[in-house]
Amino acid sequence: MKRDKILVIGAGGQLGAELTQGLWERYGKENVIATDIKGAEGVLATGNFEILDVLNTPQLISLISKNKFTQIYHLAAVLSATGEKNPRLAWKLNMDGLIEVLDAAVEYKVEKVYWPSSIAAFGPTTPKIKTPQDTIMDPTTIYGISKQAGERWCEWYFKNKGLDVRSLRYPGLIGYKTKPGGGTTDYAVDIYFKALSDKKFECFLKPDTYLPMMYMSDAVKATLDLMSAPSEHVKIRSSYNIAAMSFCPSEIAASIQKHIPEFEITYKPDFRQAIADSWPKSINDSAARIDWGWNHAFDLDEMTQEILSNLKL
Ligand code: AKB
Repeated sequence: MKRDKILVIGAGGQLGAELTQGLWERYGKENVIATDIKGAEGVLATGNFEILDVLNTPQLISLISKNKFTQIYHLAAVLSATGEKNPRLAWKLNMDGLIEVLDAAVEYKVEKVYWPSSIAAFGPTTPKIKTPQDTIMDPTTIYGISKQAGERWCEWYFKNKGLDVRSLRYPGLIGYKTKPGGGTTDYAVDIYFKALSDKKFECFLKPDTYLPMMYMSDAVKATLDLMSAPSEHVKIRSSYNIAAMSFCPSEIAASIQKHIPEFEITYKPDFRQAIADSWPKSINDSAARIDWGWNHAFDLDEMTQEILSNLKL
């Protein structure tokens, strides 16, 4: 049987670190090269790792031409809140980085490419409840605009260059193994760390701000399942809606209080409130469930239990 050889770009990020470990389990550690602009930290340092700036085209091409990669996971991006502070950087990394990877994948005959989109590709006039797969998309952040445009680039490469590119519109991803980096949904990660260390947390969103969210192990499973689905089952080549749960800050606080009764949450909304208000509250992911069998495992209380018990160890 032919072996897969896999490149992960942006492996040091919140999703990248856990996805790389999922890829090790599924394809063997020796068949995965993890890369990031900064050096390997924690468990990533135990596998194949190289420094890579995806915007450094000669460096990217040299790595891809030396290895016969069958799959590339391109995760390097500036997220929503950081992107609003540095829009030019967000656009450059999120757009040029993607196009460089898609071009290199065509040139070096990489079989499959994965690229993450986000609920940030939707906007204020998108239907907010059970947001459909195909609907109005009017993103207001540079991150969201780059995701919307990226989806179109992915579909264009599929249709015009025959590249097998696959994508998911992630909701807020919640894990405890790496600290988050610059997203609007990241309060739902920080809150667990602060609940354990300080027994209190100041939230930058209002108590009733509902957003679609997903536990990291479900996100990793969704990504690996999509990438191993037979090509003819992957009918959407822009990006699939996927969902697991929706909650607001007061609900995650209540879930934590079941384990830490003295935990207190206070609210001080900032510029991220407007970003959250422009996004869907829940997502209709029936296309992913029908086309390639997506199903989530974790709800809010199960996730809280899992994260708190792991962080306490
Ligand atoms: C962010 O908050 O920017 C990200 C996202 C929803 O894509 N977590």
